Amino acid sequence: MTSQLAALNQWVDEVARLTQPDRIHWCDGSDAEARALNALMVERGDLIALNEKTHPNCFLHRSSKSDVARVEHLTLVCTPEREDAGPNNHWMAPADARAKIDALFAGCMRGRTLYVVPYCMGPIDSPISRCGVEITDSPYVVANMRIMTRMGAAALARIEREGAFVKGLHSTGELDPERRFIMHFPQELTIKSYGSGYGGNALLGKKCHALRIASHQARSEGWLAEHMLIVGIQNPQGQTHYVAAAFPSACGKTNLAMLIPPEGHRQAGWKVWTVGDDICWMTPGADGRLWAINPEAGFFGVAPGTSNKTNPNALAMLGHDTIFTNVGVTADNQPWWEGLPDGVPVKDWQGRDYDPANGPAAHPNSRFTVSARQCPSYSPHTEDAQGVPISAIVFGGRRESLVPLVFEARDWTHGVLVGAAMASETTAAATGAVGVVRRDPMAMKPFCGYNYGDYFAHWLSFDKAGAKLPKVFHVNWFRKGADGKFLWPGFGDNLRVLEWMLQRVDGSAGAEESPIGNLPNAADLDLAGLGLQPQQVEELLRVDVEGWQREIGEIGAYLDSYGSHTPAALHRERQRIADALEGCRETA
Ligand code: OXD
Ligand code: MN
Repeated sequence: MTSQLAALNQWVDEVARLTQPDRIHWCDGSDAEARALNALMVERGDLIALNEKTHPNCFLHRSSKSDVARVEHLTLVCTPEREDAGPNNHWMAPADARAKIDALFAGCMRGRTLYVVPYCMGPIDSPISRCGVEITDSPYVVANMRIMTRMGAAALARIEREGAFVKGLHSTGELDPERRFIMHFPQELTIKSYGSGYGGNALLGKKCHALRIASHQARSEGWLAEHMLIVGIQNPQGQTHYVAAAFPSACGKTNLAMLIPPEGHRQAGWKVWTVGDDICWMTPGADGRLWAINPEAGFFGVAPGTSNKTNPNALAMLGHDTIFTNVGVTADNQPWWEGLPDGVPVKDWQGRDYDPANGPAAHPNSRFTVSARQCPSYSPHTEDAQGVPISAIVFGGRRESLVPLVFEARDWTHGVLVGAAMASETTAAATGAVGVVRRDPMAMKPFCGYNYGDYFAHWLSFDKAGAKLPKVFHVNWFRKGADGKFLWPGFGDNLRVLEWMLQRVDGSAGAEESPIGNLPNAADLDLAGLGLQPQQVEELLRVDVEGWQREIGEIGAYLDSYGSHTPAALHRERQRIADALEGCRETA
């Protein structure tokens, strides 16, 4: 296929001169191309075909064992000034970065095929969508990009029409952790990634383009690129409200995006529609509301823990046309991971005979790549060119104590502070100490492509005349009682909390004001059938004034770490809460 677009052809030529591939293949995204690539990868051993009867057209990929996750310490934002990248990013001067990584790319595709992958992030006809082209030498990356984005001829046609696209250059190189970098050049709309084949490092449309580069673009163009799921909640009256929600990893984002209502709610007519599970681009509409698209077309989800109990919708979509990465397999060649109640693994994720002494059968970060259309709760509005209107934004974290089940921010400025103060306790899944509180504003710590202080200011800038902004809430599904057990059942029952939020949006539910925000009274939540003790509910909704005074002090120190970039309005808002907490203590 040839392109009329001179800039694209010229860039492909330049890259080919640098990397010296044996062949160049322009991807059209067709079924025939996908079949041929899969066959090639099976032949080369990059993919293993799974049980054709139980999992038609499903494949297993085993990655190099030192290449199983995003590498934040090797991920750089290369802006001309270090301060523009901010203390939240690793930084290198663009010229130094380019020299370093281009030396790695020199000749790296000898003996390989260079694939040109045009893609569109978002519905192909949406004005909110943006295009990119990834050049890669990995057919596994091509196969994943085909599921995760609108890839191929239609994207190329849009690029030819618009002339603008993000350039992403990727090579698996030698898969050597010592020769690995993921570099972003936001001023040039360019990404360069070398030495990894893992999703977040190699599928450049996802975190690199749709979050780091897009957040940068969004700042200058007046929109938001966020690490959020998008879910539609349909009430028994048939109205659907869309909610965008940001959580750090291991807080159940994919589960919330695909929630199954509790039995009573289901019978009453509640329905849940999945628009996205990871990334959300929001832009103000002519009506003043924020309208959102999911820039992705698939899910790149964590397999372990996914079961009929935790996420039946996810399990249902994984029965065909799915790529599994680093899971175990059963004797009859079905994919297997920890958390599945049935099946016995015979091979682990490295292809060794399964032996529990070697650790889990599936790598804890093993993944499935699957088209969003295969999800039973897939929303038909996912493809709407104008996006879906967002009624509520939810921030959340994993906190054993202190943070109540839910509270509502008083206004947008308070909501931005709530997002900026987001924090989560580390789990055993991550390296380092367990239970340590880490700040992760808007769940964007690894993904915000510029200085966090400037990012908070950008969020505040949406509050202008005529804006009809969503209400902002904070949730914590993970509060524990004195006995160390979770106080809240979570999963499908989280709909009860969303129900209260949406009643707040409609103005039909009550709330109690507190210094940290508005909380439901026990009677404002539908807790029917849960069997919670009144003390449990009281504990879930309690504001511990002294604990919050400590927290608000820590939030102050955190905001200070962005120096003069932190907007004064956030400091003022924080002070207002500190004063209100002090007032509470005095009157108590
Ligand atoms: C992801 C992540 O893979 O946030 O979505 O790490
Ligand atoms: Mn994510």
